[in-house]
Amino acid sequence: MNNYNLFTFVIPATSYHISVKTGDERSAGTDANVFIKLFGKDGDTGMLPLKQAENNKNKFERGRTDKFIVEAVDFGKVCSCDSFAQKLASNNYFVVLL
Ligand SMILES: [Ca+2]
Repeated sequence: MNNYNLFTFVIPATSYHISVKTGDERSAGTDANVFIKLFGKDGDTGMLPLKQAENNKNKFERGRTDKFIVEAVDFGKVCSCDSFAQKLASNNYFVVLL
């Protein structure tokens, strides 16, 4: 008989439905990798990649709204968010988070 106690911690996760509107200005779109970070009263999600849009194959194009579902730790009500686009040459991604 061993004296090890194995604990499994289950951190509750949830799905966040995210809509990202790309600005309708010249050169507003991007093909860069875009990440989002959501902040709640109990913490944040860390950087989450927005990989596959539900409604558009070519995401983050000028004037379009892309919808994503991302899984992350449940930290309560979302208070704010930040987005990050990996820098590409001559790229001025302009985004409005909905
Ligand atoms: Ca694109």
